[in-house]
Amino acid sequence: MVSRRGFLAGLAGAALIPSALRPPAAQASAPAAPFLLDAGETTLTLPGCRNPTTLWTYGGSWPAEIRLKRGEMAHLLLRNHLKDHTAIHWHGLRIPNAMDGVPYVTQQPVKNGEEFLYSFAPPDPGTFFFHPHCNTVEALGRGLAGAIIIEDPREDGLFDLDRTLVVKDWRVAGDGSYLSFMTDRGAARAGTFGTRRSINGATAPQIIAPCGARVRLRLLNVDVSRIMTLGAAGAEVSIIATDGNACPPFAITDWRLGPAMRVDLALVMPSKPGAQVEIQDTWGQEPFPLAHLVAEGAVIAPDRRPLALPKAELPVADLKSAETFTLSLQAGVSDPALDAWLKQNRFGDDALCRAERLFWAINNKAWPAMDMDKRPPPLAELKSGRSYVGEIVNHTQHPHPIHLHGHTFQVIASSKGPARGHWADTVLVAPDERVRIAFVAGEPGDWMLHCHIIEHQETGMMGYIRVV
Ligand SMILES: [Cu+2]
Repeated sequence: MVSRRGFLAGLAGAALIPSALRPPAAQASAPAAPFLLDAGETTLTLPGCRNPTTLWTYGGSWPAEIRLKRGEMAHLLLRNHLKDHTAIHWHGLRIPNAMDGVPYVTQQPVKNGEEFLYSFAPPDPGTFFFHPHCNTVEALGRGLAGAIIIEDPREDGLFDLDRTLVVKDWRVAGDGSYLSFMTDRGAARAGTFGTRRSINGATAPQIIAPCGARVRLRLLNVDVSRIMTLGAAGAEVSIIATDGNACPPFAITDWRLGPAMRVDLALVMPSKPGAQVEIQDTWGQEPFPLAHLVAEGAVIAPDRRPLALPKAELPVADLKSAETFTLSLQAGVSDPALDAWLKQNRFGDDALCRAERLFWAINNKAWPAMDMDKRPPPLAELKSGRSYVGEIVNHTQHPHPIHLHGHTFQVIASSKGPARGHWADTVLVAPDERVRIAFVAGEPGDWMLHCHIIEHQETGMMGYIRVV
């Protein structure tokens, strides 16, 4: 085992390599060099803007993308060049609690000039992302997020083309300057929406693909408030993974993609050169293009295998023995005891990590201050290795994408219709809907559970599940 000091000392030469996100070194004898994640500022001219906007990025480009191998230990070194403190949460990865990146809960914040080494072996293949977990409305608003792809040799050769599409809106004016990231009106309702849409920081990309090619598109919604419905024109497009986890393929038109949710899409390119395929968000009056694909060249020999991924290998809950707990999503806070508690504890020391307003709650508990000593009790206490069913009930007038850290669950029932039984780490719960999720409690620790409409998270709709 190499000490951290020795490990970091060994990086000096490697750091000369210009690529900001360097893959681990190949030598088997030395520990893999870490990916360098330099949180800092960079400029980018966003769609529809006259001037560049200053973004917060990992490694100076937007969006960052890291590719790791399933089951292989990886090291990722966060170096904070931002004036504010930060940390990295690895959304959807089932990794140890100490690596979960929640300031004051799983680690201390990483201040300006400091660094933090994340080390883990990602257990599941798929499409995930990473972002900070404090002052998140502003940090995500300025772009601090990246895609993390976990590759699995079982998927080798299934597709001819594999592309990532990161969808995010920006709250900027035409001159590139930021508008306020959040308004009370938005935070108390469906969210404060961006003014400029983007895919990979630009307008819908044009992707050239050989005629007949099997294409995989990894679509990530890293926006803080936008919910999309998906569609396509020019080819049959299916969803082959939800939140990174393989599923039996189903039509792209049958899905709503809330904040933090991901889908992997699969299609075969048309055989006629010049033919186009468009991936769309069909939520608005007019379909909004997310990607244009153009068929080119000679036809790749048809591959008759189904467009699907190998089955997800995740712990399946035993529903016969599972205990049930309830999570009530609520607007406002009505519990007098909690009101009293809030009055005492509302103002933590760290202005970046505390709520200024409270509009939302879970089980009558709001998350007002991320301070180790001032946390509300857990929403549920579970035993590691046991099966559980969580019943999430939305008592509000707005949809909420609810995310549980460190676990991948199955959505087994919905009051609005048949459940797909798909694997997820974030489930979109509609107004008045009652959803049941099933999972096996993972590693011991406090695992955050919150709405991923980030304004809802930061104005009360957050708590944690304790696994013992
Ligand atoms: Cu919400």
